[in-house]
Amino acid sequence: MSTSTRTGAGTATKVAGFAVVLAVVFGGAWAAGAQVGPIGTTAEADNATHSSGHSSGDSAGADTHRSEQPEQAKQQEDDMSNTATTGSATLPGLAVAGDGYRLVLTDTTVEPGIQPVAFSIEGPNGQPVTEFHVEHEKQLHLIVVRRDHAGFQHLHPTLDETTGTWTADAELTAGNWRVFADFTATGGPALVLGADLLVPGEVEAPATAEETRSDVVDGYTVTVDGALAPGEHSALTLRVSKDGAPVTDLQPYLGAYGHLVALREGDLAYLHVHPGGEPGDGETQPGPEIAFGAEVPSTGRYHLYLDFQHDDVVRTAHLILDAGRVVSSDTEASSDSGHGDTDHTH
Ligand SMILES: [Cu+2]
Repeated sequence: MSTSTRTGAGTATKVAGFAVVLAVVFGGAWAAGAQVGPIGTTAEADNATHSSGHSSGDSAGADTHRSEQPEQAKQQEDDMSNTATTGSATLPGLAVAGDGYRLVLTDTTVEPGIQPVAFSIEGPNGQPVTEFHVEHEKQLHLIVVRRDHAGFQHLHPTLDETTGTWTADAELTAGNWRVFADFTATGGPALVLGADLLVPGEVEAPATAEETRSDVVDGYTVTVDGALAPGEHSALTLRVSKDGAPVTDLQPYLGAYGHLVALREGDLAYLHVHPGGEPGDGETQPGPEIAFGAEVPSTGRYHLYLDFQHDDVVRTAHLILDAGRVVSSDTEASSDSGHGDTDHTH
């Protein structure tokens, strides 16, 4: 593997692959892109994959999702430089550096397959950080997501404390990937830094995504109730069932019955989503419902990735919600406060 820290394109073949991928992936982004496809499992001990066919019975009807594609694409272009540290980078995950810390990928091009992704977090003194706070039972949470949402993994890399290098095996398919490190260095603020990772090869044209309120993964059905209202606290309730029966014995995973990562489509702004309770607090039940509170910064489409554990396996469901859009002619969803039981069927 190349040890170059910037382009990593050491051969003519790689250069050609780079050009092809960029062309295809950018095309997908403009086409309002994207998702559907296998989502990797997130359990380190479980290398099996599952595909999560979005059997979206949740047809969005005649709605045509007018969105801010030009603006989103512009943000994405800005962001693709991997150098933004200010401006729109006030949202977590948009910048590669912030508050003196920088995410440095060892290789910015990685071949497809199950591959080690290595990186370090450089501190204000320019040296790799080796001491981190534990959050949700881990010192650092690593999210790798394909920009067209055709792949997602939540990983927990291993730190070499002598060099400050983190490494995790990721399952990568050809495409443009975004890598997020979610961490708190000792003595520093909580940060989410993002960097781009290229996996060369031919990329299939992504299917057009619709709002998706139900996903099936490994026989588990996950649905979401609630609405995202820009700039407001929005309550979301996720429900897990299997074979038609509610799952009432979810297992705690990293201190919660579910972990939710929300990414804004287009620029992949990373949102913190807070669980509504925790195992052992005397109130929070182990399913079938998992409550979250989210606040999205704008209208637009948001991809929600729920990690949940049952029968000792962590699985990931992928749901898609549109924030603040008009649902139909007689209902103004944009005025919803989003507290749970609004009817959003079409
Ligand atoms: Cu994590």
